[in-house]
Amino acid sequence: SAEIEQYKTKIRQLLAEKDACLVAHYYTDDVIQELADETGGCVADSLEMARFGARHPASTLIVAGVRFMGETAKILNPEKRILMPTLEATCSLDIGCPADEFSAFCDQYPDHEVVVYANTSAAVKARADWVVTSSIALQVVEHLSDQGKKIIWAPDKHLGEYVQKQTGAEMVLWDGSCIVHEEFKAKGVLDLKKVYPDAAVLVHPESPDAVVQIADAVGSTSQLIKAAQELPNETFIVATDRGIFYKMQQAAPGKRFLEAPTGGSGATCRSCAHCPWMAMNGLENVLSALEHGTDEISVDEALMERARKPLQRMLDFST
Ligand code: CIZ
Ligand code: SF4
Repeated sequence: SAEIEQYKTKIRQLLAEKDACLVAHYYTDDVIQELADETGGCVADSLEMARFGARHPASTLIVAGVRFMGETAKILNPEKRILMPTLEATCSLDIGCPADEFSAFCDQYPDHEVVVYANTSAAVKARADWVVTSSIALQVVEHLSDQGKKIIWAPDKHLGEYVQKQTGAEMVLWDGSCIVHEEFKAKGVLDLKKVYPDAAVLVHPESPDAVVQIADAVGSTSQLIKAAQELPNETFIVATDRGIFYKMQQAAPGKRFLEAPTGGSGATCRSCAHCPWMAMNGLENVLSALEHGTDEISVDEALMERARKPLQRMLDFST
């Protein structure tokens, strides 16, 4: 619409004027992903967002996603100004893993290596030996397990269970979950498969084990997009945030993507297949961040120093 175009025009202008770049996650709304693509920014998973932000020369990054992604950008680029459309965009995994409780949990297992998912606060990362995203969790844990290390895993218990089954590593798991992925139901997926018998099932491992069990491909967002491209199927049932359909359709044009069924329905389901925090990113608040410099990420210096080590270890491991 004309209004959307007006916003986009203003944002494009300001990005150039303010030496800024828009970095968006796959789960944000289509209009944000489109804008990031059109303005030479990037649309990616959290690992790629971090890598892109670190190598891009812009002095300001607008991170459209959730708060831990902005914090990660700041920790890796302390000299850059990191703005978010809204600092209120958080994550149930982050909320469910307060740093003080997590630190006390770690103290119970002093001989364990501490591996935390990227979806955590800077303070939790600062307590960790490793940060991982779902695209490299298996490789890192395998690497540690091969060295005979025992592992503390936090915060997502479903991803932890998946990693543990795949690698056979000795792991203790923090009890956290993603409110979006936790809702996918194996029975619903199987019922939908009866209607579309040729459909392949793509599952993000933040989903419950019963859903992972019936998947044709399990992986991070980038890995699922690749699977949609590479598998011969024409139809896919997708158990992850539906924001991913934007890039899946680009990657595999002509294919059909269906949302995996969730437990709730209609008005009773507030987060079915779309993260309510990702949905807080819109053109209006992207514009106001650029205009007014609002919602800037700041992280305590000492905390940044400590959180950078396990993050950098992840980036070094994966390149
Ligand atoms: O569920 C999330 O927030 C994901 C998949 C983040 C990421 O690593 O891209
Ligand atoms: Fe967190 Fe889940 Fe939202 Fe990702 S989709 S940001 S894991 S609540």
